[in-house]
Amino acid sequence: MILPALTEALSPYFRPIKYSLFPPLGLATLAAYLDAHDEVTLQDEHVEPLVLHDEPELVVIQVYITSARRAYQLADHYRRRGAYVCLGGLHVTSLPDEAAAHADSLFLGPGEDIWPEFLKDFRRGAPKPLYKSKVRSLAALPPIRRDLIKRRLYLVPNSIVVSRGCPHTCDFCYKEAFFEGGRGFYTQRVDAALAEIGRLPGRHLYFLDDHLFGDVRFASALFDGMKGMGRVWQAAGTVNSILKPALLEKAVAAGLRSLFVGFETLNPAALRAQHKVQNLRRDYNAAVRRLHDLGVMVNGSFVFGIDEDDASVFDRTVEWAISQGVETATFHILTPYPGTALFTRMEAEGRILHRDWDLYDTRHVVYETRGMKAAELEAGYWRAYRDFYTWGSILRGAATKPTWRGRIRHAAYAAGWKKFEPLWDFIIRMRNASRALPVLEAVLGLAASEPARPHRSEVDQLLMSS
Ligand code: B12
Ligand code: SF4
Repeated sequence: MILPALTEALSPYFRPIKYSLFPPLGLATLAAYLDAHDEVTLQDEHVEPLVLHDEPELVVIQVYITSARRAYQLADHYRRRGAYVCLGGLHVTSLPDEAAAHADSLFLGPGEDIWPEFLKDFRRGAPKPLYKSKVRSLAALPPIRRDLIKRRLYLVPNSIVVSRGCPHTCDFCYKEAFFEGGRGFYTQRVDAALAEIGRLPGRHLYFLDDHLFGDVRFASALFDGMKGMGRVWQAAGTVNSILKPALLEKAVAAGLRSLFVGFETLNPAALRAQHKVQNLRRDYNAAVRRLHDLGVMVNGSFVFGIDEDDASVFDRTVEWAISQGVETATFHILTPYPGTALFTRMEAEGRILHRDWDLYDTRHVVYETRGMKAAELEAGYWRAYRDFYTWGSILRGAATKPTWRGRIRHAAYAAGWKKFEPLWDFIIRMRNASRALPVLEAVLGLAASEPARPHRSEVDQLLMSS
């Protein structure tokens, strides 16, 4: 089973830490359906050179858009060696005709129904060329084959997903295309999710669910069950789920210490254009404040280049994030992934510039822009990263925190990601990324012991009213 890497992750000169964060959870999930006597190896090209001179009977490759070219190369290589090659994942689901030339069997959508079906067919010598997922359920999910994961190669070996998909339908998201033909959002049973958490060693967890708070009943029961487990964890959630009462408090009591939040844009017209309606009329400042008051750090996600954006978007966004004390920010250039509503619209308008999937990495402009020139958009994107992560900005963001502990935590977390890249590179080369995990846990722990305090403006109001 192979997770191919995109070119950047293979650079002999420099390895960003983000490619050594998480193990290949999707493949380890599929491996769980194999029989006990099946011999299997799991190779992740992001963290190790692939062994390509072996002669497996069956090769499974997970294909993301940015690694599609590499995936097809590997598939062709193994087919020449006589292996039976299966391709699946997001990109294959979006463009099956493209992938078909490189595979013996193609898998569209999530694998939990079609993968065991294929295994049965394969064992009796009658595999089909195409499997299309229809039955969406995690009820019979066997325990993930975490024994196949080389834990020491990852900073965050304990990644976990307890749901699939998302209840929302934003135009630029992979989600609608991938889950077409069945349910687009469903969860594990709470007891099964808790059992999976219980199997993970150590303290730290990272939930990779698109929207962990998406099903309130499920999330509430999950957080109740996690209370007292002594975990510290990170996850992703939407602005409106943060603003709702009660659930966030439960998450924090269960160990939530940092949240990835899809703000995407501060411009309501741009939100409307992308059908990100759940963010409309939400008070972003209040969402950040609520998280900070509960001791949760914020990783804000932002998209540049929506037609409604002009060249002022970069400075405005960066300034807002710094002024709100957002600890880390992830910026993206709008990228129309095949299969999404955004891609369909842009293609109909003749605005897709090329199909070089390597460049669909959210760092390159791949469509004809409207509100600014492509060069301006790319330059602005890089400038936003630079400006957000200068020492001056980090310290300014940290200064918004009311206590010294909070300021130190902010500076340590933000600088940790972006200011020590040569150190990360060194750690990765030593093939021991997991060694840095206690540092991450310690910084997250600082967040834990941060007492909830009134925000500055509330302090000001109190002073004024007295
Ligand atoms: C974790 C993650 C990462 C991690 C690590 C990825 C990893 N180790 O797998 C890191 C940080 C490295 C990363 C990087 C990037 N990512 Co990313 N990432 C994710 C995230 C949040 C979770 C993936 C995950 O683990 N899912 C849980 C597992 C259980 O599901 P799964 O992997 O999809 O596997 C299931 C099915 O796909 C299927 N399946 C998969 N392969 C096969 C094969 C066969 C034969 C079969 C039968 C079934 C099958 O069965 C599995 C079980 O159901 C997703 C969002 C998402 N929800 O998928 C984005 C996502 C995959 N990333 C995305 C992108 C764009 C990127 C980047 C380009 C971003 C950037 N600007 O740098 C880079 C480059 C990725 C690359 N290497 O090419 C996009 C991909 C779009 C696309 N069409 O491919 C997503 C969907 C985010 C988004 N909303 O746009 N990413
Ligand atoms: S809220 Fe996030 S995961 Fe859900 S559809 Fe929108 S972009 Fe995708």
